[in-house]
Formats: sequence, C-alpha cells, structure tokens
Amino acid sequence: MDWDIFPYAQVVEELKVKLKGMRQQFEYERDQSPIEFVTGRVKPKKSIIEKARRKGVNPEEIEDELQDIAGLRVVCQFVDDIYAVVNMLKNRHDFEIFEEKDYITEKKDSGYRSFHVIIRYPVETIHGEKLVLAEIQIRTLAMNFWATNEHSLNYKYSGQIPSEIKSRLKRAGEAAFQLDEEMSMIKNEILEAQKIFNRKEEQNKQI
Ligand code: 0O2
Repeated sequence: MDWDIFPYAQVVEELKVKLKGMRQQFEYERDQSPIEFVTGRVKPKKSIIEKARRKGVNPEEIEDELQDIAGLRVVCQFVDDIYAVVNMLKNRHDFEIFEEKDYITEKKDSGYRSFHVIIRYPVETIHGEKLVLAEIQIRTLAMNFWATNEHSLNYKYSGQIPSEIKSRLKRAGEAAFQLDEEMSMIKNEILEAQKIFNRKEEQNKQI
C-alpha cells in the first residue's frame, strides 16, 4: 500500500467523539438517546488487501473503491431510532453523504440487516486537507447481535458456512427482526420506564 492509514485513524477518532457527543446531548436534554453505543475501527491492512483482491480492485484504486477503511457503528434500541440517526447525519455540515445503503428495507441474502451511510469526510493532515470515505453502520441491538455472530461464523468457516448453519442463521435473523418489531410496539412504555429508572439513579447519586 503506497498511501498511509493515519488519516483514517484520525477520522475514526474524530467521528467517535462526534457521534458519542450526539448521544450525550440527547441524554442531557431528553433523559434518553436514540443512540445506545458507538464503536469504531480502522480496517486492518491485511483485511484491506484481501478485500481489494476479492473485489478485483487495483492497489492504486483502494482509497476510492473501499468505502469502509474507516468504519463506525452506531447501535440503537429501536428500528425507528436508526432512521432518526440517519436524518441527523444528513443534516450535518461537517461531512457529505456519499451513498446510503438500506439493508433493513432490503435485507441481504445472508439475512444481514443494517443501514449504511457512506460519508466523505474532510480530515486535516500534516500535508493539508484530505477527503476520505468512511462507512457508518447504523443498526439495532438485535441486528448487531445477529451480525456479530454471523461474522464470527464466516470467519470460522472462511466464508463457507455449512448450509444447515446458514438456514439457522436466516431463521435467527427473522427472529431478531420480529423481536425489533415487537419491542417497537411497546416503545413508549419502555422509554417511560427507562426515564423513571434514570431519574431514580440520579436521585440516589445525590443522597
Ligand atoms: P468487516 O470485517 O466487518 O470489515 P462486500 O462487497 O459485501 O463485502 P461492500 O461492497 O464494501 O462489501 O459493502 P457492504 O455490502 O455495504 O458491506 C460492508 C460491510 O458491511 C462489511 O464489511 C460488513 O461489516 C458489513 N456486512 C455486509 N454484509 C454483511 C453480512 O452479510 N454479514 C455481516 N455480518 N456483515 C455484513 P466487510 O469488509 O465485509 O467486513
């Protein structure tokens, strides 16, 4: 690789601060946040090279073609929180939306559900401004549980998950989505309960 990974590490750190900041503001102003937690990582060099090879991308095109060298994940409680977060991202002025992929409305063949927003982010380097692509994956806790398990199985079986496990995974994906839908039906009850709980915690801290 003849380009450096440092701007991507910088982007991941900056976006983690910004997305976690959104969460803190929500908690302060509304007692609750559509964002449950935020994580981020820079794709390891070995995985970048493997993905480029798999997709037939030349080394000099990697930065334009691989959208997830800088990857952020925003995990939400409810499905409609995902769309609230996407709208907030669209209204920001510190980066541009490059592409949106709604794998919730149209799940992937594997059963994967998540919303991906690819952004073009201006990062200051010692050589001046550089525009880099970053992928923000937004999903519910249930979608995250499924994707994390499927990812581990894919790793274990080098992408060739046995068909029996594959169909179990598909069923588990549907069950996870069912769980999301059921929880959405009682969202207001849950949020109210969490508000009461948070207030009690605050009162206990003050005693
Ligand atoms: P990692 O290890 O998470 O970084 P693709 O050609 O499908 O590999 P592309 O064209 O970059 O990827 O876009 P896409 O489909 O939006 O996928 C990008 C990332 O989304 C993947 O990165 C995964 O993190 C996640 N993802 C997509 N499909 C699946 C899936 O079926 N199962 C799981 N668990 N995650 C998925 P990487 O580089 O594949 O993996």
